[in-house]
Amino acid sequence: MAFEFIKVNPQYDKHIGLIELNRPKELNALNRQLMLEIRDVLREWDEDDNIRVVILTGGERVFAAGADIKQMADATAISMLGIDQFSTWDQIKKTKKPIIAAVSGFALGGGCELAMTCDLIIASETAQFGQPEINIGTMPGAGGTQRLTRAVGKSLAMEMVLTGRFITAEEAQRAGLVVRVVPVEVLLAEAVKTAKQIAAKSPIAVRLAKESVNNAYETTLDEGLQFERKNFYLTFASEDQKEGMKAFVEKRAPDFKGR
Ligand code: DAK
Repeated sequence: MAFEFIKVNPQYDKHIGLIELNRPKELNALNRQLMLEIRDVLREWDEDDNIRVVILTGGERVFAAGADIKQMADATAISMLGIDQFSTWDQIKKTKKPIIAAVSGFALGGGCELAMTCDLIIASETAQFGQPEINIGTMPGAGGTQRLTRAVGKSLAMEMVLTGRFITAEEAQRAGLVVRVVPVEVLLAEAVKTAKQIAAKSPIAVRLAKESVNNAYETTLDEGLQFERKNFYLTFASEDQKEGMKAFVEKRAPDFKGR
């Protein structure tokens, strides 16, 4: 597949695919085509057994300064309703493989929402997160009021959404939005390190575990526990579970096949 606004490498490392946003002059502003390109590559990679983990990054300077304001400026409610914008965001959400966001520089508006739609965020020391839509007369529209609130709590989310204040990587980590903050030069290497750890596990167990953690946001505790239990049982239908436990008993490293 050829893309205009993203660079992709399905074999960035063993079992690791890399998507890099590539609109540097516009600070990786997320126009519709860019989002469709992300959707298409994720769809394809989700069916590709060679890829077990995806890393999404904007490079070292900026993650994404939000949806493309110039493209959005003249939209009407009805024109936006007519464009199937949510299929992209929905695709990211329903991707079975884990997606790690490696964020450096600005992650604003849709950029912050894009990072939060991924499964975990690793940030560089220069990362800044914000939902500044309020400054341009609108509000978050792709999960900013929901995922941010769940990640950092009501007070901080409310302040960010109502004032447009950006938070630093360090503050984002303290608040629970990002898992780790690292120097910018090693951001991608750190993301790869985490991706490799995940890629070495059973892809089936990873998929079911990811699904179960994400389900914690969608359900009551009791329903979530039931869901978790069923996914736990399901891992016992895999060869990987047999291999994992056998390898433990035999004191050797497991060789997971994704079966
Ligand atoms: N859109 C379009 N162009 C952008 C942009 C954006 N979000 N952000 C920056 N640019 C462009 C600038 O216009 C400028 O272009 P030229 O003037 O050179 O042609 C170039 O990138 C460099 O930007 P600056 O000159 O402004 O650079 P600075 O370093 O001075 O400032 C900044 C960086 C990030 C602080 C500033 O650019 C800025 O405030 N940008 C806007 C941030 C923002 O408000 N973001 C939120 C946008 S609204 C939805 C899905 C998503 C969304 C909504 C709905 N659905 C599925 C329904 C999301 C909405 C948003 O994200």
